[in-house]
Amino acid sequence: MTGAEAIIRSLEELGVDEVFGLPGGAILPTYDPLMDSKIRHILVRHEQGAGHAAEGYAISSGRVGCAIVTSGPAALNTMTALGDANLDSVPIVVITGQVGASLIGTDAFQEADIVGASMPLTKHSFLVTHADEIPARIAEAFEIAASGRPGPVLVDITKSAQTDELDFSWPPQFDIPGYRVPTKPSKKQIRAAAEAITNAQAPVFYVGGGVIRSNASEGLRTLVELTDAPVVTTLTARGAFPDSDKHNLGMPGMHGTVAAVGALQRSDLVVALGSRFDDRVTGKLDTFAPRAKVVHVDIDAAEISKNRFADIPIVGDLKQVFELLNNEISRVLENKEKEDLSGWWRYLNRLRDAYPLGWTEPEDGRLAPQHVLRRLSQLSGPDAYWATGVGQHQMWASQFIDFEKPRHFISSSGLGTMGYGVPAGMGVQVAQPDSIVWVIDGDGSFQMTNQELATCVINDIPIKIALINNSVLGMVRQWQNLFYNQRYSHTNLNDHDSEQVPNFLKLAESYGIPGRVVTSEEEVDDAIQWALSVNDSPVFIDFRVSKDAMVWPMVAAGVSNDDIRYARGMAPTWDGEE
Ligand SMILES: Cc1ncc(C[n+]2csc(CCOP(=O)(O)OP(=O)(O)O)c2C)c(N)n1
Repeated sequence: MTGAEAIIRSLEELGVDEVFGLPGGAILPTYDPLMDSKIRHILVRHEQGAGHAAEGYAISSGRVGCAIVTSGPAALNTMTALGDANLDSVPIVVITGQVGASLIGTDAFQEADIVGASMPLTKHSFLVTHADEIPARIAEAFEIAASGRPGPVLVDITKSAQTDELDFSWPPQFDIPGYRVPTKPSKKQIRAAAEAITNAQAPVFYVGGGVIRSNASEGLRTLVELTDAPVVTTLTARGAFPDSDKHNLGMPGMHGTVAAVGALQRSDLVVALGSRFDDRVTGKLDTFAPRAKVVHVDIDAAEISKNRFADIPIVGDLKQVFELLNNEISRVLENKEKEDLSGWWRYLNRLRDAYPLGWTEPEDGRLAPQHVLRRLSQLSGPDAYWATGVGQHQMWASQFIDFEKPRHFISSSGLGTMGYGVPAGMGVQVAQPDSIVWVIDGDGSFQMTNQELATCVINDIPIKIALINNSVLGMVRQWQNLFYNQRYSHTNLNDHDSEQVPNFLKLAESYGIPGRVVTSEEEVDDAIQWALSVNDSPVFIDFRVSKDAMVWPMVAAGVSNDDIRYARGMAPTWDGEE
């Protein structure tokens, strides 16, 4: 068969059911056999959308997401998604066409060095110049994307490799020199961690996206039951542990809850579980959790002691680590009284009660975005999936939606990619065809990728869009408000409040998507119920919210977590009674 046929056949053998893509010259040979394949191809409107859709598909399903595009500009258009998937450890494979092997390096039409460009943005990138390499390289790409710490892999295949012939056989033999996935976690370290956890008087489980990636939520639940210790869940980990469980203090970090931030700052033992001490969590690093010893569990040894020294490092898959650690803790607790954490819990509960998430009503008569998010969550229930753009609306989504299950919150965390929401939500809906999928978007983020609405309409992908429309680049404006003397340099998306450009309702309608504009609180529930009742097409709601609404609490960039503010100028009282 031809290399092109081998690409499609390899994807079929790997169990790929859906791919997102857009054809062009250098990938044309592969699009021909794709037409006869059972693989469902979803034709996007921009290649960045194909990449984010593959991410949404992967995060929500736990499978590898796949995108396929042509060379040069098309491949370059996927770079943002590759970088995004790299920072959030999302398993995707992007297949790009490349000019013919003999043309490489000649500045040929639509030639770009995509392997070179993508190398720092991916877990790995391959250039394939011979047809007979195709099955092995594609199999390797899927193996590398999904195994160990997941991540994006790019396979750049020359047009000549696609048109040349090979003898296809499956499974291919492959050996990836230098690529090792950690096997058994160290027993000695597990014992040390169990010892530290059972002796701690103020422990906290700092849960990151790794718990979701390794499907380890059950193990975490058992660990919490055994120890009664508090849990904080980072942006990538929302849903890894149910919000309704009283052990969950919410999200830590820059826009985390006072209780979650306080728990880390005051703890004597931070148990980092698939989390990476990101600057958005630690604040000023040398003032982070100053008293705490650290147990750090991660499948990627490079994360251990990268930002914060780990007293007890454990390299391994969390699912397996939880099993061993929970057994070891049970064993220790057979011979030892549980530490009394009631004083620690009194302290944390005081913080939780004194500083709950809340908001002040806007003075301009517009909607409070937090109210909209809370009602969306309450009316949609715990089975709904949520994809977001980046900005204030993303933080409110994280704060005010109740997450009960892993893989239901799909958000660009590490890279913070505006424009992620619509295409990622589209990918989620393809993977979860019978579920409610909400896209929570900002009017800035939405305008970066909303052309994928056409993809959604044409391919029967009925996402629901809640536009949190404040007519400004809200998060940037918030920083200008707080740190630049309210000088709003270039953050207004509209000159006139009354005439918005674009008219989002008409924009949605031009795609054949029914929509509503909501300006008052009385209309909020009705509009959400209406959107929930529409299942056969995308729906769109333009919620007109106040541009002065702010995301609180906040730890300013580069500042100690101890200096968190829960409202403008309002610092929590860490010690003593209110
Ligand atoms: C691609 C990209 N460009 C710029 C930024 C910087 N940035 C972060 S938040 C933000 C404003 C987002 O505005 P909007 O999508 O309307 O959301 P809001 O904050 O108003 O809720 C900007 C410009 C970014 N994160 N991503």
